[in-house]
Amino acid sequence: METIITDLKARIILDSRGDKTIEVEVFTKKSSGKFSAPSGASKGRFEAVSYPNGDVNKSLEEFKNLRKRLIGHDSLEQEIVDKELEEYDGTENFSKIGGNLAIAISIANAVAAANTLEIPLFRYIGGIFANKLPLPLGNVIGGGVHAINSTNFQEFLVIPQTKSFKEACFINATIHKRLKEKLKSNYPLGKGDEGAWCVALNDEEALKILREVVDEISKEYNVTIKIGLDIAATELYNEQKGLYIYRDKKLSREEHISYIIELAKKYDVYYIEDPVYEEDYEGFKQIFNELKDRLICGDDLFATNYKRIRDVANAIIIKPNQAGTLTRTIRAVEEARKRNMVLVTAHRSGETESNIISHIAIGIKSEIVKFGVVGGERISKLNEIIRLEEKYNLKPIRLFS
Ligand code: 2PG
Ligand code: MG
Repeated sequence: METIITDLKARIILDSRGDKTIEVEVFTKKSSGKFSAPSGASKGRFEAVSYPNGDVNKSLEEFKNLRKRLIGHDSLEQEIVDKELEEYDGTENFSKIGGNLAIAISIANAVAAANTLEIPLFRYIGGIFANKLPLPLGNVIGGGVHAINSTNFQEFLVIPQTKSFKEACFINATIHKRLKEKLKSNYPLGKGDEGAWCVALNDEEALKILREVVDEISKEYNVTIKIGLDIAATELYNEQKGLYIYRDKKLSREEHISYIIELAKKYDVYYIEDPVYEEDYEGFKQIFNELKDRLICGDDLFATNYKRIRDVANAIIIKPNQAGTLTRTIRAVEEARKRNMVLVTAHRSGETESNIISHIAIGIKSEIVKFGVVGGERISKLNEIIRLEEKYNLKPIRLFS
């Protein structure tokens, strides 16, 4: 059969931070597929472990055994391939083989299967109903652990509602450019890990400038553009002290929650990711109850793990490498759908040039993609959707008007 796995290869390649990551190629009788794993800087406690004891070479050692086990399997049987990975690993979080090896094999297998069948990956995953595009949510100011001398919050984001994905990407890029103009004369400017500007402003000052720029561009282009924040609050929280430690202040849990709610209302923030640390379901719920008309999104909280999803948010970050396999990713998607959550498929701060995540995002019918705005490893993902928009005449969903 043409879809049978005949060989697998693994190699170490560079990611956008200059760190080592794993790329896997899966070969079938007729074709092949590859995927390289991204990695996070603000990793959650509940996501798959990237490499055993942080050592990419240990994953490569394990790969030799996995290769032998996987040759001969049918690449179409994604669940069986993923089960092999789980069974060989034997841990909950892929700490034996490394979640990044697991996801590289799992997704490379899906790509190989799709290529063998000569179907684009997004259709292979999503079938005939994968016919809508997401909207791009992109970070234009970056801070937290993605930057130095910057804001406390990790990402200041924008998302326009447009009739085409391409137009939305260029609106985001225009906001990025305009911010540079506004900021550069008053503050030293740098770029964070994902290409967003980093600037030593406090969070409210940054939000205020972003609000001004977004209102300006909204008017000029006559489009609705919303603002978002990824607080990445786990990185701010000190468990021993029970406090959120900002660069300029310390807040109790209650003070932090009130502060986030206040900022969201004052600056009309539509999207808020990880407003509290990754174990605080109660805090999430409190914020969600106050801000029901916006999107409250769980990233580190849910960790793309179906077992962790609860009704304390109305949006979820989908990052396949948090899950470890495509099957586990889809399970999280199904669980989120049961709860009517908006899917936000996302890159990691350390990325490669791979654009496979763009197909996965469309295949699982994400409403939003969070892939950044500029930078080679970011635009490779956006540009792929621009190409698919043109080739298959797809349109973005209407999220707001
Ligand atoms: C996030 C991500 C991506 P990281 O928190 O949403 O922007 O960051 O990959 O560092 O976890
Ligand atoms: Mg996040």
